[in-house]
Amino acid sequence: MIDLRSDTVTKPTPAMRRAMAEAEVGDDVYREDPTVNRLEDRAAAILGKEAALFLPTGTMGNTIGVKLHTEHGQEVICESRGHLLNYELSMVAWFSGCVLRTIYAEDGILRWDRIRREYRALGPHWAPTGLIEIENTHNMAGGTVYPLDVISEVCDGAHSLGLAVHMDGARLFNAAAYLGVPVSDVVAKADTVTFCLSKALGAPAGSLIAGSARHMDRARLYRKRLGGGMRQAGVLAAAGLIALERHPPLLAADHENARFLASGLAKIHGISIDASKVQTNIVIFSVEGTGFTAPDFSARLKERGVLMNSIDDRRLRLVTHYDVNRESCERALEMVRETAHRAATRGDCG
Ligand code: TLP
Repeated sequence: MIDLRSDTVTKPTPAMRRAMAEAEVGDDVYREDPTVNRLEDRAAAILGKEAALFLPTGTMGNTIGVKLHTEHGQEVICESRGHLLNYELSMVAWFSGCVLRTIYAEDGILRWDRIRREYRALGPHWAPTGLIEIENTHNMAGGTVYPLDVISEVCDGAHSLGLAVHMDGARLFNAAAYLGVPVSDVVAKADTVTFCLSKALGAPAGSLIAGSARHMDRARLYRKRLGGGMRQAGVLAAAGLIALERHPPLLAADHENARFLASGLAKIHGISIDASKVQTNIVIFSVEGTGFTAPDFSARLKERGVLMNSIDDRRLRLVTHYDVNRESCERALEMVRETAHRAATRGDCG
C-alpha cells in the first residue's frame, strides 16, 4: 500500500527504534525523565521560547493553548476550516468554555484587517474575544504557509488589543522549510505554539507546546488534568529528539513530491487542482469531473493499492512524508490516472 492519507502514518526509523530502546528514563510527572527534559529544552531553544512541554498529541497542545489565554465565556477567533474547530471534538467548549468565531479565508491565512473586524470587546450582548488562533501550515486549505509579515501584523494587532496569539504549528517545520527561515522566526511573536513530532517529522507519537516559563508551568497542570502526565515518557521523547534534530532537512523532499503529484494530477482528465498553490506536503484536489464521488474514488484507489482520504464529497487530500519516495508517488499518480480513465471510458461511476 502507498499510504498518502496523512503524514501521521510514518513508521519509526531504525535510528528512532534504537534510541527508544536505549533511552534513559525517569518519572516525568516528577520531572525526572532526563530524555523528556532534554527534548523540552531543545524544543524551547530551537523555537526561541523560554520553555516547552512534551505532550501526547497536538490536540492536547491546542486545548492547553486555548485554556492558557482565555476565560470561560469568551470567543476564540480562528479560520473556518481550522483543525481547532473541525477535528478536535469541541475541546474549546468542553475544556475552556469558549466559543469559536470563525473567519473564512480562501488560502486559510487570516489577515489582521479581517480579524480586527471580528474582534469584540465585552458588551451588553457580546462575549469578548479572548484569543486569536492561527494554523500554520493550514491543513484543510492545502498546507498553506503564513507569510512572516502577516504573522507579525496579526500578533502586533492582537497584542495592541491585549490579546494573545496561539499558533497551531502541527506542521510548523514545514512552514519554516517552505519559507527558508529558522522556525524561531516563524514563532517569534506568537505567545504560544504547538508543534507535532508525529506529523511530517516522523516520530511515532508526541507534540510540544512552547511559550513563556510562566505559561508552561500552568500548561503542566492542564496537561495533568487532561490525563497527559506520562511517567517514563523518555522512550517516546528519544524518538522525538531524532525527529526534531535530524528530520527537518528531509521536509524539502516531501514538498517536492507534493508538487510533483500536484502537477501530475493537474494533467489528468476530470481532476481539478491549481498545482501552483501547493506549498508544502498537503495536496487537495477535486475528482468531481471524473463522475465519481470522492469517497468512491478513494475506495477504488484503495483497490489499486493507494490510500488517500476524501475530505468531502468532491475532494481528496493526499499528504507526502518520508515513507513515500518519488517512485511511490509516480505509481500513485498512475493509479489515479487509471481510476479516472476507467470512469471516463467505461462509465464506471459510483
Ligand atoms: N491532523 C490530522 C487529522 O486530525 C486531520 C491529519 O491527518 O492531518 N493541528 C493540525 C493542523 C493537524 O493537522 C492535526 C492533526 C492536529 C492539530 C492534531 O494533532 P493530533 O492528531 O496529534 O492530536
